[in-house]
Amino acid sequence: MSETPTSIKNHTTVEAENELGRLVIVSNREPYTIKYHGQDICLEKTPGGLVSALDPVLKERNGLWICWEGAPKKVAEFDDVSVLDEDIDWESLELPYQIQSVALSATEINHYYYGYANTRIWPLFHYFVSRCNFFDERDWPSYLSANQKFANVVVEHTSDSDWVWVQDYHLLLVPEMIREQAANRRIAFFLHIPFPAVEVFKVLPRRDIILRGLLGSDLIGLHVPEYVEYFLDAVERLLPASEVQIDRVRACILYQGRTIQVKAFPISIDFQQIETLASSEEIQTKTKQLKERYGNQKIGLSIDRLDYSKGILENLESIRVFFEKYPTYKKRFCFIQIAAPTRTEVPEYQKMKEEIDQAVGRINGALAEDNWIPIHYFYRSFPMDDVLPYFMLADVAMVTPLRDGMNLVAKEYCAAKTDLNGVLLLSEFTGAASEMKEAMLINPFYIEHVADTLHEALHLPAMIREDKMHALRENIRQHDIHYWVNSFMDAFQYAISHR
Ligand code: GDG
Repeated sequence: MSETPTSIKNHTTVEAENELGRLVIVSNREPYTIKYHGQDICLEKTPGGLVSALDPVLKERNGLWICWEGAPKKVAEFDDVSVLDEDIDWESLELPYQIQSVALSATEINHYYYGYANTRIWPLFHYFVSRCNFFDERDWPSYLSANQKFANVVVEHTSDSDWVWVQDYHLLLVPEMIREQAANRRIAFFLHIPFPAVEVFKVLPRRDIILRGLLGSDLIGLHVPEYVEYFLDAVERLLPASEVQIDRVRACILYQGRTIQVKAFPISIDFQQIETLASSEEIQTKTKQLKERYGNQKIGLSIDRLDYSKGILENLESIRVFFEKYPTYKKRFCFIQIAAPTRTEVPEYQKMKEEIDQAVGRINGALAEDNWIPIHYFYRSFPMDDVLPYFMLADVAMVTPLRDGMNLVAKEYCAAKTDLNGVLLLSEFTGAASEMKEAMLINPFYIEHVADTLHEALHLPAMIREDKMHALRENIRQHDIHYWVNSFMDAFQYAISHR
C-alpha cells in the first residue's frame, strides 16, 4: 500500500470531520449482539476484526451502521441463550452510535443468506465449484430483493456528504442499487473473501449483473493485488468493451462516465490489543495452567470456523501422516484443533462436522497410547481470553485453508507470540501468504509435504525461529487494523476527488 498511515485522531479534528462527513457501514452482520443474562438485556460487541476496527471510528465520527435486523437473533440462538422473539428496537438500547436495521422476510433470509450468499457465492469464490448449489431458483430473487432493501435503507438514511462503505459478498449488488437512486452518493465496497480467477468466476450465472452491481462503487477494495488483477480481468473479459475501459496502470475502471478505483487493502488485526492482553497477568496465568495440563509435549494448533474452506479434514490427515512418518513423536507432540461452529443450518456444514468427528475418532483410536492422545478437538467457540493462551502455548500454528481471503488467525498467533517462541505454517492459498513471507508456506493439498514441514518446524533452530517471528510481528504491528481503516479511508477520499 502506498499511502502514509494517518492516525484516527488526525481524522477526527473538526475540520477533518466536516471534510469527511459521516461514515456509514453497511454489512449483513450487526456490530452488537443482544444477549439475555436472566432478565437483563445487554449488548455485546460482535467479535471479529471488522467490528473492533470500525467500532471506535464510528464512535468518534458519530457514524451509522446499517445491518440485517435478524442477525442478532441468530447469534443468540447459536450461543444457546434465549432467542429474541420480537423485532429489535435499537433506539431503546444505549448504543454508542446509530444502528439502522434492515427487515428481511423469512424467505429472504433462507434464500439470500443461506442460499445465494452461502451456498453459491461463498463456495464459488473459494474455488469449490462442485459445492455450489445453482439449482434453487428462489435464491436469486431473494438475493435481489434483500440487496434492494439494504440499498433502500442506505438511500433513505444517508446524504451525499456521507461516506457509505458496503461490506462483503452478501451485498454485491448494493452499490449499483444505491447509485440508481442517488447518483452522487459516495460509495465504497470491500470484499472479505477472495475474488477468484476469471475462469472460475465466469461459472456464476448472471455474472455480468454481479460485476455491474459492484461497479456502482467509487472504490472497490480487495485483500491482495492478485484479487485486484482477477477482478480487472473479469470486468475486461465478461462485460462488453463498449461499456468499460480498464486502466491497468492506475488500476481503475471507466464506466458510465465515472472512474472507479480498484485497490488492495490487506485486512489486519488490532495488534496492540492482542499484545497487551497476552502480556496481562490473567492470560499469563491461564497459559501457565494450560502448559501444566499438556506437560512437556510440543504443541501444534489450528483455530478455525468449521468451514470446508479452512482445510480442517486435510490437515487432520497431515497429522496422521506425520505420526506415521515420524513415530518417535508419539507422546512428544499433540495437535489441538479448535473449530468454532458456523452456519449450522446448512446441511453441507452438518455433514462436514460429522466427517471431522469421525476423522478425529479414527486417528485417535488408531494412535492413542496410555494417557496420551494425538488430537485434542474442541467443537465450540472460545472467547478471545481463552483463545490467547492456546496461541501462547502452541509451538507451531497450522493455518491450512484450502482457500482464504486473508486469514486473521495467522496474524493473531504472531501478535500473541510475545516471546517469539513459535512457528507459523501457512497455506499458500490464503491472502495472508502474500504478506507473511517469513512463515513456512505449505500446499494444504500435498498432505505429505505438510507433515514434513511440520517436522521441519519442530526442528527449526531457536535463532531462525525467533528471527522469523520477530519479522512477522513487526510487519503486523506496522500494518495493523487501524492502518487498514485509515488507508482505505484515504483511498476513498482520493476516489471521490477523482471520480
Ligand atoms: C473472513 C474471511 C478474512 C475463530 N475461532 C474462534 C475465534 N475465531 C476468530 C479468530 C479470527 C476470526 O474468528 C476468524 O477470522 P478469519 O480471517 O480467520 O476467517 P473468517 O471468519 O472466514 O473471515 C477471511 C476475514 O473475513 C476478514 O476480512 O480474513 O479470509 O474468510 O479473528 O480469532 N474467536 C473466538 N473463539 C473461537 O473459537 N473468540
